[in-house]
Amino acid sequence: MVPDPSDFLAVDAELTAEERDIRDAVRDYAAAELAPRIAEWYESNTLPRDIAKGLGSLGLLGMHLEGYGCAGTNATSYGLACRELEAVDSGLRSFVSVQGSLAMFAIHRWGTEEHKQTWLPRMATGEALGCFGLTEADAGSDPGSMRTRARRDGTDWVLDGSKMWITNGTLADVAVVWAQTDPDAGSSGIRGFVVPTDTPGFTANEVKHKLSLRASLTAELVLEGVRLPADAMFPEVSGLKGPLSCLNEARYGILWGAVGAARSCYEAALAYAMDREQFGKPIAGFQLTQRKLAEMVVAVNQASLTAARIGRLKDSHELHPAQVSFGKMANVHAALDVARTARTVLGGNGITLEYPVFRHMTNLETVLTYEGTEEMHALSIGQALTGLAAFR
Ligand code: TGC
Ligand code: FAD
Repeated sequence: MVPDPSDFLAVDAELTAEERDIRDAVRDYAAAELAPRIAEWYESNTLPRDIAKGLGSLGLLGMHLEGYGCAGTNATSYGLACRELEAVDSGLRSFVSVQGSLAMFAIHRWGTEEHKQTWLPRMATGEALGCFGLTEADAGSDPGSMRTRARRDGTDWVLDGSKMWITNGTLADVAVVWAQTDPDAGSSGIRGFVVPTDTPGFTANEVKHKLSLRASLTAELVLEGVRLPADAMFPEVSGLKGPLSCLNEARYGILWGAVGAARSCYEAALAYAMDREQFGKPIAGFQLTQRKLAEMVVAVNQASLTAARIGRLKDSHELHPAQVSFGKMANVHAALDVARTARTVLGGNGITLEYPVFRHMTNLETVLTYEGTEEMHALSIGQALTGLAAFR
């Protein structure tokens, strides 16, 4: 039998019936509700808050978390959902990553029972939104150099500082904020705080003029004397281990999502090449075009295999962070190559919003950078191979 062009190596044949059902439900929902509006959102640099309710009712928010109204699926199912959302746009997968893998995961893994009861059920339905503030203008790849400070005042905590590039920052009802604490506060090092965004002194300013990830809202968070009760702090984690544990979850979703963006670009190029005629025949009939199609289908399927394998490692609790770095680095790199190749197949039409390719291509420039740049992931793999840390 001739291989299926949209799953050439039949990678999805390895999925369970339940995983296939989840894949199909997300794919159908995204095609019906999100794909028709995505170009408009991208062009106007918006993402309506009300998409959260639909995503929540499908069980996609905090999807792989247990209890508190979360769906509690396995990791492979969560990856498939990321893949199908990012096949429409990286901004949609970002929305779900930040809500489920960063904000909700942080509260679920490190929060008190009260944090969990207060926030998780409402976040799972999309009624409440979260964001995750780690990066600062001068502390990106090196978050340990952050300047945001939490100091003690009586039993309260008072936060001062700012965070940059925070996805969903202007939409969020709750921000998970990472801050340095004073050694004399009895809790030195970086600590995580659950910050309701209506706390006096908290403001979120939208980052304008982005040329990438435009169907996603990005913000600067400003914290000026934000006073929080003692129990706003995650009690049991200090140091970078806290935020990095959350990043592992979101990076895992990204390595699946990149497969979706790549697949969408390759499928658009294949359909276009079959239809578009030059020199009296479809451009798909030229050897040079077929070479591009072959390279794209190889890249998409290799990325898909990588995601499937890493999904199974995560499901069996054997996944090492360096393997997540492998997947994020390999799959985002592959997706960018596919997007750039697909763009050439579409010729002039490839630069418009009428087709998804250029939108994916510009999105993937952000995806390459956030959640650890390609260089950081190369260094994490290098460290795992050699035992030598070359970050500094
Ligand atoms: P280092 O000394 O290596 O580690 C400090 C502590 O953290 C532990 N650790 C990890 N824990 C869990 N998962 C990981 N992947 C971990 N990597 C390290 C480590 O064991 C240690 O623990 P302990 O108990 O000994 O204290 O720290 P370092 O300062 O040398 O930095 C390491 C480095 C460079 C890998 C790390 O800083 C890094 O990953 N930098 C990149 C920053 C980043 O990815 N930022 C992302 C911000 S969030 C975002 O982009 C959201 S985009 C959202 C969207 O829209 O989808
Ligand atoms: P820098 O760290 O300044 O890096 C610049 C260049 O230097 C990169 O190529 C980098 O790889 C290289 N470099 C740095 N150090 C080394 C080294 N040791 N060796 C070799 N090369 C090095 N952050 C959040 O906390 N929450 C969010 O929700 C969030 N959402 C985002 C959304 C968007 C649209 C964007 C663009 C970013 C978002 N980020 C978020 C921030 C993102 O994680 C950072 O941009 C990223 O970690 C890189 O930091 P930086 O931009 O400061 O680049």
